[in-house]
Amino acid sequence: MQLAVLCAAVCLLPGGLALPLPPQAGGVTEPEWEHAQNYLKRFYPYDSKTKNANSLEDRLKEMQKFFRLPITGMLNSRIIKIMQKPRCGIPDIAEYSLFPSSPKWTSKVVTYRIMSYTRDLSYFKVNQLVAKAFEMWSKEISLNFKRIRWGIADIMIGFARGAHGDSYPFDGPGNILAHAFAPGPGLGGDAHFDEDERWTDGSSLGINFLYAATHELGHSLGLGHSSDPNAVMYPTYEDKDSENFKLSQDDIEGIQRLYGERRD
Ligand code: SRS
Ligand code: CA
Ligand code: ZN
Ligand code: ZN
Repeated sequence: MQLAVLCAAVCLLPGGLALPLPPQAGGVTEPEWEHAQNYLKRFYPYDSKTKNANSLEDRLKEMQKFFRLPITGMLNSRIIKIMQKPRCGIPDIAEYSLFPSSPKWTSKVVTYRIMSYTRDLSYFKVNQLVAKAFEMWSKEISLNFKRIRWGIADIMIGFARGAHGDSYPFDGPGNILAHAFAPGPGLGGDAHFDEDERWTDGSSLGINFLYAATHELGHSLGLGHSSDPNAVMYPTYEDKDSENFKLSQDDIEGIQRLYGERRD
């Protein structure tokens, strides 16, 4: 089963592949360097083509390739900024991605079930926002979503903290906010949200649940990440204005590539 992120496999990688610490004159501090290494381990654990484990330098090159930056394998303040303040200074290159072998749902109706809730929002709100997140996608494609309350749904949705029964334990407040599995049987399509985050409907401080749900459901439908900072499928979260939030053209092109345009 393919997890929507490239984060977990890294735990299995051998150590000792540290990036050369750049000279202080290069403007990269040691904490930034450490953060950069953790970021690369989580998001670029292996070569996207060969699927082999990579050195950190190669992972950095992968990241530079993804963001269309000069492929130097060296840290600099520009790439550090992308890692820390994700939407700053990134070239506006629209590009969605699909998972290898492009898994997708083949039935016209895909079912979902909300298995567990967060303490931060009412049941009503979570139900409403999940439905809204599905609508964001379904209005662009010829696929319908139906909520079921019992039994096994294609997409099982829930909140959990720490280890929660798959091989991808959550990591406490911050860092990874959620994850989802690409379409398929069993865990396929399922979306999990870290209960150690503070979830919000946009009316208070915290992580905008509608945004995160729309991102995760994009993975559940078969989308990988986009290098377009305006895309919902961009890999990092920024505070979102829930009122004005909508899919970008890049998200729409990506999802329509898989499922075609809605015709009714
Ligand atoms: S996923 N579905 N692609 C998860 C994605 C997510 O959680 N991305 C991280 C993120 O933006 N976290 C915000 C808080 C930490 C900020 C510090 C820098 N940083 C879902 C989301 C797009 C809705 C990515 C991330 C950003 C990150 C990290 C991860 C530091 C680890 C460590 C699997
Ligand atoms: Ca977390
Ligand atoms: Zn999980
Ligand atoms: Zn993601």
